Formats: sequence, structure tokens, C-alpha cells
Amino acid sequence: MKGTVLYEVKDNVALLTVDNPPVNPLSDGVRTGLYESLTKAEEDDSVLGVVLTGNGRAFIAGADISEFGGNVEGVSLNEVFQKLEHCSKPVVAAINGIALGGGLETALCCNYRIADKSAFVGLPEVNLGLLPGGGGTQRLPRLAGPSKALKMMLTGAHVPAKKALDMGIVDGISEDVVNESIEFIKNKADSNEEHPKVRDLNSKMIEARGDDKVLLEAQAMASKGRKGQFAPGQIIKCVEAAINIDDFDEGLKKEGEYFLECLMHPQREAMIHIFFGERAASKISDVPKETNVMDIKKAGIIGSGTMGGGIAMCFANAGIPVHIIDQDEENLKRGVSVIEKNYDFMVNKGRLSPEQKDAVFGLVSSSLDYKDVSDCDIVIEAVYENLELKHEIFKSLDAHVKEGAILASNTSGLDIDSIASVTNRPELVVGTHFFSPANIMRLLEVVRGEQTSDETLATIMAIGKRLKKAAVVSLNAPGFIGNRMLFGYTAQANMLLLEGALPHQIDQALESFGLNMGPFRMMDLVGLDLGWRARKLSGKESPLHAKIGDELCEQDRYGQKSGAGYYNYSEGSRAPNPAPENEAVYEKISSENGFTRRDISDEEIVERCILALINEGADILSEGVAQRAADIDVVYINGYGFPIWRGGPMHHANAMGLDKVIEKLEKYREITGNDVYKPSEMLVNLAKDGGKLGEAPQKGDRKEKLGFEMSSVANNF
Ligand code: 3H9
Repeated sequence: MKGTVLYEVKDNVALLTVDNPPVNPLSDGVRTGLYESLTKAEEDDSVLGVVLTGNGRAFIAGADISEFGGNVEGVSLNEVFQKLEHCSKPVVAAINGIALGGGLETALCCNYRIADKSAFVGLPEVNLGLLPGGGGTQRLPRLAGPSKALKMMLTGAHVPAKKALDMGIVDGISEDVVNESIEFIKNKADSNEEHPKVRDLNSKMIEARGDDKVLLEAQAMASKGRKGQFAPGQIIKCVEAAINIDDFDEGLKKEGEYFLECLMHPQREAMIHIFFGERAASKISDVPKETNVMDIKKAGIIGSGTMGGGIAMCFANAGIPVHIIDQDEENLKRGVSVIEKNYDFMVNKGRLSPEQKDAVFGLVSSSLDYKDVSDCDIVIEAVYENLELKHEIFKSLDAHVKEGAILASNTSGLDIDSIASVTNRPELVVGTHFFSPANIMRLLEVVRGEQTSDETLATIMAIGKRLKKAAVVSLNAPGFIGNRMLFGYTAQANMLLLEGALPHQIDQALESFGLNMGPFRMMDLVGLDLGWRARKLSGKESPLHAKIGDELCEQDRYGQKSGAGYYNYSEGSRAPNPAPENEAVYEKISSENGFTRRDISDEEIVERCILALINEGADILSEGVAQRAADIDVVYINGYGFPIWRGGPMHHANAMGLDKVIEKLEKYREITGNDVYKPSEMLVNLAKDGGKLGEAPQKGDRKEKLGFEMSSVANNF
């Protein structure tokens, strides 16, 4: 059994300490331990009360997520919670640290809750496609009121101790939470007071009855922030039951039914796959766990544009001083003022206090001189994609920055080995591909060069965690992971346009599938002209899929930046409006290239674009460019707007069944004659044995596929 509960009696108080490192989830051993310890405390006449706490940095991080979907052994959580809530001795939860999901639900079954001042609480089950199924949907609204409880459950937010006190979730805050809790429960046991149970607190439920406003607001919030997800609606139904059903146990029963529906839903499996996938991605199979991690005390950024500024904010937000260098004073001033404006915006929105802004913005410094980054432990170059320019910068950095410091490039597609080759420290050179806006997007693609050392990689993965990024390692291969897949996907979207579908139809079909933004809206956002100019410079004939984009550029339709692209845009607005004038262009280019435009179903649109992603992903995996299928899913969800509730393209393929994937690929290969749909060898081999996309077979490095001249994916639109 996993985990245990330590039992000791101190001063006539039973102290129960959950011990299941590192974050004390409620695994079978913990549940059994809690049940047995509570029984022991009840049977010991010398025990006056019970204090429940956790070992280490967590109180309890929730139910054991790895148990979902399998057979649950030992005492059930419900049995533990019943025992706790009806314990014959008063119980206080001494919330020493993280109390999430089932962890907060455990505390809500206690008579009292005292939190350490650094602790935080939350019900983040929604992020796993679940709802708080241990009574959280019934008890939290009774303490915090249905509106605040719904907000907490629908966002999954972590609430710090002070705010939890204001919301009525905890009764007090302490700097010595265990000892004070022992004193506290002794006094309570001595008094004649009745020990409160959250289940009996009905006033906030009765108050909310007959008024739909709270539930309607919650529905609006869910449909805006959690489009396509199943669990939010279930959470709202649970709270509706809490409000309207007098009998608490009946409400619990409803919660149990709705929880089971979430548990059985494919979204639950997909979202838990991503929870573990993000954690697995930070582990590099051939880098030993004990590899030294360098201490990063100061960071440098080269380039004060959108990317450089966003990356600087990531460091400052993590409390790491950061110095920005630009060669142009005006650019630098503008870049730093954009950073300040971003922080001011956060202050205006109430996300940051003015003092916090001063503290965090105070960590950002800037100058024009490379000497000023000489004492940095890491310097990240974030200038535009030009290999010669990057060579110059890395030569300078190598000369100026102290020995042993990491030199990283934010390139989205240039050859890291070539960049490393101009330095005398190739083992300290690595790619750190942030996504725009870097201070918001979670993905960090870490590009491993031929000579990048284990220590450099381990340090970058640790920094990724400090910056709260989902860091994924890619080999140094063209397009890395994400942009290589995006290339195949947008090419197919363009082929569909050439064959007869219209941009808004393609976008709508893929947005209904769950993507944040359809491919044509995205291409308009990035700009069609970059690829067009690159193709013109190359002197080669454009590939079929680029021909319509090229023609639009010839008409000065570059996308949002020129107010017109695949869509039209009103001045100052990013909202796409139909562009019927483009239809003549589509007709002309289609017919010039031998296509008779036809009606194309939404189903074909979605299948062809998503299959292109899957097939390319399987190649990336078979070449060892990504370590595992889940890494590709983490990249696509956090960097490219793939819906988390589908678990990423690789999980989606596994869920469809690989034999089905192959059948569909073959079908579209026949319809289109396009080899993009020739099933990847890896898919074919796995499907033969009923296998699934999982680990990469070997560490590989194939550079010829797209060629490193593909400096940026934008060049391919
Ligand atoms: C629930 O409670 C349902 C109930 O309502 C009712 C049911 C009836 N279980 O993230 P880290 C592992 S649903 C199992 O790197 P951090 C994690 O995989 C649950 N394992 O640390 C990792 O393992 P490894 C609701 C868990 O400091 C290690 O612990 N609760 C669990 O960056 C360290 O994790 C949640 O959703 C778990 N519950 O962040 C909270 N939690 O070392 C989920 C963690 O092998 N957890 N592990 O890779 C988190 O959000 C973060 O882990 C936490 C710590 C904030 C706690």
C-alpha cells in the first residue's frame, strides 16, 4: 500500500500526520491509515481531540490521481470522510501546506481548520476532467457561499491562506500550525461548545434558493473559459443540488452520480494523461536524476522586442533579476516601457498590487552594453530569425559572459548546433523556444544540441519549472516538434482551400473540434508575407499549398497587419470579417492548378488536418526527436491551442485506435493522392500488435526532412 499515517499522542491530543511524499495524496495506505488512526483515537479514553496534518510541504494534495480508472484497493475515501465527519472526538485540520482537491475536502470534514500562513487551498479537479467528488461541491458552498465556491471550482484556482480566511474556508492562520492546533483542540474539547460540522451550515444555501443568477453566471464563466469541457457543467449541477436539496446526504448522492459520469468520460482520461505527461516531460531519459543543476541567480536577454520582453517578464515574475540588452536605444526604451505597461495592466485588473509591481518591475534592468550581462548565469538571445546575426551575437556573448554560464537561443527553427559551433562552450548552448506572448504561453520547447551537456539540460528543465512553464525537450531537428507538426497541418488546411472549402468553413470546423483558433485566422494573425517573401527570395516555384497565400500577398493582403488577408479587418479590430472578394482568387488558383472545386464536409476538414498532425507526430516520435508521445501532446496543447480535453493529437490517435487512424489515412491518401497521408511506419507497426503511441524507440537525429533553411514556421504560410 502507498503512503501511511503517523500516529502519536501529545498532551492528550492524537496527532495524525499524513506521510506520502512528496505531496501526500490520499493513496490506499493513507486512507487505511486515516481510518485506523481515527478509530484508535476514538477508542483511547485519554485522547481529548485530534489534530490532522501532513508531513513536509503538503497537507494533502488530493486523491491519488494515478488510481483513477483502475481498481481502487483498501478503505474508500467516502468511508474515511464519514469516519472523520462523525468522529466522537473534535478534529482540527492543521493545514501545513498544499491542500488541494480531496485534501481540502478532508479538511472540510473536520470540525475546525487552521492554516499555516504559507498554505494554500483549492479544488482543482476540473483540470483533470473531474469534479470534487469527496463532498467538496456540497461543503465548500456552505462555507464560502455558492458564487465564490463555483468560481473556485470552475477555475481550479489555488487560494492562499489569508484569502481562504476571508472567504470563511479556514478559521484561523498560524505561524506554528501544529502546536497551536494542539492547544486549540484541547481548549475546544474542554469547553462545552458543540463542535460544528460544515454539513449543518445551511444559511448560505437557503439564501441562494430561488435565484438563478449565480448559476447563470457560472454557466457563462464555464462556456467562456472551459469551452467543450464536460466537468464544469457537472460541477454547476452539483452546486444547484446543494442549493435546492434540504437533505445534505441527498446532495452528496447527487454529487456521487455526477462524479461517476466524469470518471467514465473520455475527457477525464485525456486530461489526466496531460497531468502526468507534463510531469514526465521534465524527465529526460538519458540524463541521470542526480545531475547537478546550476544555480541561476541572474538572467540576461538579448533583444527587447515582443519575445525578449516577454521572456524577461517570466524571469522577473519568478523573482530572478534580469538584464535586457538591445543595440538600439529607442527600441530598448520602447521594449522596457511595454513591460511596464503589461505590469500596469495587471495592477489595473487587480492581479498585482502597486507594491508587487514595483518589486517585480524593479528586477528588470537594461542597457546597450554586452558587458552588463557578463555576470549572468544564463543569457537568452531573442532577436529575429537570421543565422548570421545569431552567429555574431553568440560570438560576442561567448567573449563577454562569464565562464560556465549558459547561452541559449530563442530560435523557433534555426540549427542550434550551428549556433553553438561559433562559441568555445558548445556544451553550454541550448535552444529555449518560448511561445508568444512568452509571459503568458506555458510551452517551453528546449532544444538539445549535439553537444549540450546533461548539466545544461537539467538546469534548463529546472528553470522551466521555476518559470512555471511546461518544458519539453526536442532534438535539434528541423521545425523541432511543434512547428514541424504545424507545417503539415497548415499545408493541409491550404490544400482544402485549394480543393473547394472556404477559410471560415475550415476555421469553424476546427474550432468546433476544439482548437482555440482555426488555421486561417492564425495565418492572418502571424502574417502571410513572411513566407511569401522567403519563397520569392529562394527563386523556387511555390508548393501547391502556398499558391493562394502568394496570390493574396501579391494583392497586398498580408493578414491582420494590412487589414486584409483571408479575412477583412476593421481598423483597430482583430475580429475577422468575411472576404467575399477573395473567392475569385480561390476559383482562379484552383482551376489554374487543375482542381475542380467541390463541397467538402466539416468531417473531412477535421479528419484531414488532424490526421496530418498525427502522422507527422508519429514520424517525430519514431525519429526520437521527441522522447515520448505525451511530450508531443504537451507541446501541442500548451503551444498551439489543441484542446486539453482531447489529450493532444497523439492521445487522440490512441483513443481513436491506431487501426482506425491507418484506415482513415489510407482513405485520404486515395482521395487526394497526397503522400502526407501515407501512414507513418511507426503507426503501421504499432497497429499490427494492437499497440499505442508511447515512448520513442531511440534517440535519433534526422535533419534532411524539411531542411534547416525552414527558419521559422511563419515562412511556410
Ligand atoms: C481529487 O482529489 C478527487 C477528489 O475530489 C475526490 C475523489 C472521490 N496524486 O507537480 P509536482 C505527484 S483529484 C498522485 O511535480 P509541485 C506528481 O505526479 C486530485 N500523484 O510538484 C509528481 O510525481 P513525480 C486533486 C500526485 O510542487 C510529484 O507528486 N488534486 C498528486 O510542482 C510532485 O508533483 C490535484 O489536482 C496526486 N494528487 O506541485 C492536485 N499530486 O515526481 C494535483 C502530485 O513522480 N497536483 N502528484 O513526477 C498538483 O497540482 C501539484 O502536483 C502540486 C505540487 C501543486 C500539489
